[in-house]
Amino acid sequence: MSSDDLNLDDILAKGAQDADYNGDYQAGFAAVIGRPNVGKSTLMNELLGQKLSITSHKPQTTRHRIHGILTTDAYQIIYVDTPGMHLGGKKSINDYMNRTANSAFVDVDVILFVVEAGRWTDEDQAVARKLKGADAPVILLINKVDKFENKEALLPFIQKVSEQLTFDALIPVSAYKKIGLQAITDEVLKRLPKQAAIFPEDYVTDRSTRFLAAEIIREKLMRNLGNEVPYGATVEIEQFKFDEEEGRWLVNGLILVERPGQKQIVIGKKGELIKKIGSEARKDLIALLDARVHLELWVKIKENWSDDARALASLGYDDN
Ligand SMILES: Nc1nc2c(ncn2[C@@H]2O[C@H](COP(=O)(O)OP(=O)(O)O)[C@@H](O)[C@H]2O)c(=O)[nH]1
Ligand SMILES: [Mg+2]
Repeated sequence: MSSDDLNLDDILAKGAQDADYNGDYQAGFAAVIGRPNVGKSTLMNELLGQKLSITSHKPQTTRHRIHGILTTDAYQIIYVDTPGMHLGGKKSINDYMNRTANSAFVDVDVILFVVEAGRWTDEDQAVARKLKGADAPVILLINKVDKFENKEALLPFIQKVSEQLTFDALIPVSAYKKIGLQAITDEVLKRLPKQAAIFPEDYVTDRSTRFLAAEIIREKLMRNLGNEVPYGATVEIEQFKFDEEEGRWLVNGLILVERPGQKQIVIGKKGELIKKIGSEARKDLIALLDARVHLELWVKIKENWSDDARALASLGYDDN
């Protein structure tokens, strides 16, 4: 999953488009930080106007760091979506996700700390504590304000959060209702350095299409499964190529689970669930690749992959 991804160091070394630098252009990184399930990925997708990062109502849907790049004539904002920082969960995969989240706010220009309107938990508290040591300015985004009809009702919550951390700006937002998105861009731009674009202008992410394809399949898995399987499942792309003759993409996805019972659940009665997952994933893959797609999914048992450092690395959980 990682070998064919773009290498940020290579891109930075090339100096991007320094020659064209006009003196006013702004570019930099904005890390999206917070506990699981506050809406970080949904928000990033809305800011980009494009679905890059997978989302679901289950915590820990995002496992990898992913850059979403927004380029205009005046600026390039590179949003860094991260797995939610979480407590509990003692497996190697939990370590991996927390390490990924922790490393994401080093070397960024702005931190967007996302919390959920009306809900402040121990995990938010833990993130707030971490942010005290951060160098970059923190903008607090209170997401899901659509849940509150009356803005006044939010005041006690804002008061409480203000006592827990210091932040540079506070913006009530709703990814669902697209409230506050322009304010986020404005506040980020106030803090973004003047420099040339970091990525070429046609790049929307630092991840390969193959990686995005695996993530799409994993999203459909997360969304279709009950609570017993999602955390024990991952996806590996075995074949990803364009068939010139047929004029379509051939994608083979291998779904790895940890136990025979989980395999049965993913397949479903008479194969119905895996069929549903496949047809939902295919739809998104067609949108991603802008072409016809032939998708085949297999399920295999790989015991203990989520707590085995070597297995994790071979499955692409090695990028921080
Ligand atoms: N009501 C409401 N729900 C939202 C909003 N943004 C995200 N969600 C939901 O919150 C859940 C978690 O979203 P996700 O983006 O995966 O959260 P993440 O774990 O922080 O990346 C999903 O079910 C989203 O649909 C919002 O603005 N309002
Ligand atoms: Mg996420």
